Amino acid sequence: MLGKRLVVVSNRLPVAVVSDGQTKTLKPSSGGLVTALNPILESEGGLWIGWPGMGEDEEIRPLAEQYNRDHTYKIHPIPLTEAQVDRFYLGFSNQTIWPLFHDFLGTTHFDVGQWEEYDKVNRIYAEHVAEEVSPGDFIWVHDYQLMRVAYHLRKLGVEQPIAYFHHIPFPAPDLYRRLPWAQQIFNGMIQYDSIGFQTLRDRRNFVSLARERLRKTNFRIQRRHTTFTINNREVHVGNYPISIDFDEFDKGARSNAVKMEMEVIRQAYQVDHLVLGLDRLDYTKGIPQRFLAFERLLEKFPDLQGKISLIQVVVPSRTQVKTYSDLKEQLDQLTGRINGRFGRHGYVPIHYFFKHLNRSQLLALYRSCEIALITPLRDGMNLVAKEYAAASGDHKNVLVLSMFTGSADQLGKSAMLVNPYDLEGTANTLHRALHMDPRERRRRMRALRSQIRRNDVHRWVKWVMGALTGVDARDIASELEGKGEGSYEPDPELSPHVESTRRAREVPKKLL
Ligand code: GDG
Repeated sequence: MLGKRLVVVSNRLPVAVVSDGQTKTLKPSSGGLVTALNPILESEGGLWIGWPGMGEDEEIRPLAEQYNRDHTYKIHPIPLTEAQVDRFYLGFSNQTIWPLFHDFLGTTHFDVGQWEEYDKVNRIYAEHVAEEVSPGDFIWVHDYQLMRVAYHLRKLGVEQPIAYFHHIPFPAPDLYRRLPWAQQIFNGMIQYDSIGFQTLRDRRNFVSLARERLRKTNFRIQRRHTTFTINNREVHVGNYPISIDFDEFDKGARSNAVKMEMEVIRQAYQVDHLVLGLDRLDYTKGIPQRFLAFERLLEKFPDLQGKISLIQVVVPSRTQVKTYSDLKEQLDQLTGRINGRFGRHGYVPIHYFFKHLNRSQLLALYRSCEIALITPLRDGMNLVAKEYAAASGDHKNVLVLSMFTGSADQLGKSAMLVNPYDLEGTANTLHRALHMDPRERRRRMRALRSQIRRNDVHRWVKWVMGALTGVDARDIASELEGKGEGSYEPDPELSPHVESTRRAREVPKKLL
């Protein structure tokens, strides 16, 4: 499909180093990005550059070499020291950018030392990328941990087009401005040739910011993207909602292994209705609010007591950060309190698991739970919502979804939308979902599935790749028109690359 070698750069590799105390091995890791990109790289080959989670260079290298001999696509691990992980990843990425970009200003830390480490580690990533890439490769950098990689790549003389995809929300300019390093991050982002966001809202937020900062620049708005030119280099800003490999989930959910797991679930839970919650441990996912809404349901509709259970799976994540360990404690307490209040012999209202499930267990839960209750307070997209619908081939299930997820933009007409802060409203919606006529369930689930099937992860990749093809075509046009100077003050160290980048850029005709 691509016709070029795809080089993916992300904070984490799709595999993580795990240790049993004596030996270290590589295990597949999970998460939205891996779910989305793994199928593409599995079928196309390519290279994935990132941090494997732990280990020194000399320990990781042989593991990676072994992996590269056995797999379709290669990995290039970047070892990081504990101090780097602490300040770059747990620090600036997850205590500054993550909360601020999810509108949690009160939870955001501003620490200049962490910012400096972020920039340094972005430089390290760029050095590894520069070492690996050839001019014909398609370089695709991912997510908020790596917003400055293109800036450093340009400094290192890498001139080819670079795409960036931002998986989390992009905040409104007023919120973004609180960041003391707002200018540096923005300048870093506009070194990418294509900047992809999940939703139109994110794209608009970024474009409003760009308009503020590049006052004399001409912005051209099209359906999927906005373009602007800086020193004759055209930047594409688009909204390309990430998705899943629909067929893989649809077929996988019908496998025998999944059917066997479903039988285990059927025997384990002797209630009429199962509701599912499934998230990484994160305060953005609205898990406490979900528990409280479920409590309100049992309180308001006492006939449901004994008949309905919530199965909540929480995958451990970032537990070294205090906000996350506090959340874990809050969930333990809430589960205890609600189960203490409504539980009785043979009935547990909330089954709470703090662990990672294997794929068959995950798919079996998707199929067995009649309702998925997905209530993030803010979420870039939320792939669980899409996976749940893709696995619900018998059309009996209902998706209840927070209006503050990117997925709600695409699935909002057929899912039942809720405001997760509104506990009463969420409880009422759950009640309506439980009593929904089977024909309406089928109608909604069919519509959800057809939306996701049409806009699957392969289409997402085409959108992103297509944006860069467009860049090249329009680049020639804007050159002829002599447009493009803005009020942006280029970093003097970067300006030499601009002209040569334009000359070096090949039109990747085969991409679409
Ligand atoms: C970020 C953005 C955006 C979860 N538990 C298990 C498991 N998972 C898999 C799910 C899903 C993925 O993890 C979670 O993806 P989400 O999209 O829901 O959330 P984030 O991890 O926060 O992802 C998000 C995403 O990036 C992609 O752009 O949608 O907004 O925050 O694929 O299936 N997988 C397995 N066992 C589990 O227990 N096997």
